[in-house]
Amino acid sequence: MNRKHLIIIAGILLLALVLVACGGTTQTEQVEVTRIVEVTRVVEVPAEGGEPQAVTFAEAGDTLKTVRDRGVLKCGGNANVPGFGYLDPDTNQFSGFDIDFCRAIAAAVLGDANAVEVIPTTGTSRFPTLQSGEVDVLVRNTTWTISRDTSLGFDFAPTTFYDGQGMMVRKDSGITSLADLEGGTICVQSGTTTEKNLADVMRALDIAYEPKVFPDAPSTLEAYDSGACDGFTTDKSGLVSQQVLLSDPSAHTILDETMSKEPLGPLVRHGDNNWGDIVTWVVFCTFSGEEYGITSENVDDMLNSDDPVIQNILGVTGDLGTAMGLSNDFCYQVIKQVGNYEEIYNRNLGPDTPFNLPRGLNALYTEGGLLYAPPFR
Ligand SMILES: N[C@@H](CCC(=O)N[C@@H](CS)C(=O)NCC(=O)O)C(=O)O
Repeated sequence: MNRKHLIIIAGILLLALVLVACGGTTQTEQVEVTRIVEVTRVVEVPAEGGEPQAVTFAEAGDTLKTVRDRGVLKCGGNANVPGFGYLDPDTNQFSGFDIDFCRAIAAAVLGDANAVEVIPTTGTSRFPTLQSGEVDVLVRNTTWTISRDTSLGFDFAPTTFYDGQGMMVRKDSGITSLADLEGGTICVQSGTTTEKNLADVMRALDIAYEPKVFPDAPSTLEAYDSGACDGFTTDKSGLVSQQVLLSDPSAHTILDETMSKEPLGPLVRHGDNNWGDIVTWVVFCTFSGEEYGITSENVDDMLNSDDPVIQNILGVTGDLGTAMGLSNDFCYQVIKQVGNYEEIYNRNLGPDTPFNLPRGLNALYTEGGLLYAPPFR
């Protein structure tokens, strides 16, 4: 049962005068704003696939101020998934598609893409790490689900990578479909959507199997690589990523079947809407950069564009950043320092990387994909 100790400190009525430009005329509207402040609370939430657990939620607070005062963005990341979030043991540097979104948020908020501390998390540790306030945002191949959005107390920014769960097997195993795994063993990581999907899909297909569950990616991979399992299941992006770490990557293949929908993207604590807006519009900035052909290479020339849409995106005109407490050139900083979506994708997952992942659903809507940013207006 939820023990919600939500204290409404004050309903502050503000009388705001909002100027609304409409049809060429200017009108004045009176707006009542009620502000609700949440304080630290403890609730019981269902653990992923398990018993309810007590969770301490940090005060939703003003994350923007916290980050600005600290001068560094704390980003929950992944250390074990090359291409998405990976800690290079030689350089001790994090890199990957998700890490670039951490950098993009830092560029927008602090004007410096390098002002990021990545805190590595596992499937199980990631949610308490965000709930407790240890990190400001989680960008770590995390699937947007209703329970994470509601009972776990998060808000998801737009999906940055549309994925689905897959199954890897050895090429010489003769396994060509999930049905061939009847009676077999499957390596899977705990604290993930993967674990539940596997059970649901195999039950629905009436395939008997034995799950072997591990707490993190390295132990799951090691077990599969050593022959402890016939199959290894996770998001297809994760499989492609983990494949390069196997002792003989070419000896393995990913089955065609897709077992689930896995929309992956950044998430923040529920309750700090402004911070949620910031992370959301950083993602939309990267989509819009690609849509309007603004790249890290040409962004300075684009400042002189006479296209009003580009002027708004880059903050040459308007005050779209100020409304979130950012500078108006926040999207300029993102594109200049980190790049647009296509640049981020190609740098980490594109044809010049070991992954060479086709864009598929992760193309712009204009190219038949699902990426669609609302107007910078
Ligand atoms: N998208 C799924 C799975 C995400 C996930 O945790 N995948 C694993 C397997 S690739 C992972 O990133 N493991 C890294 C680790 O825990 O060390 C979810 O949100 O539950």
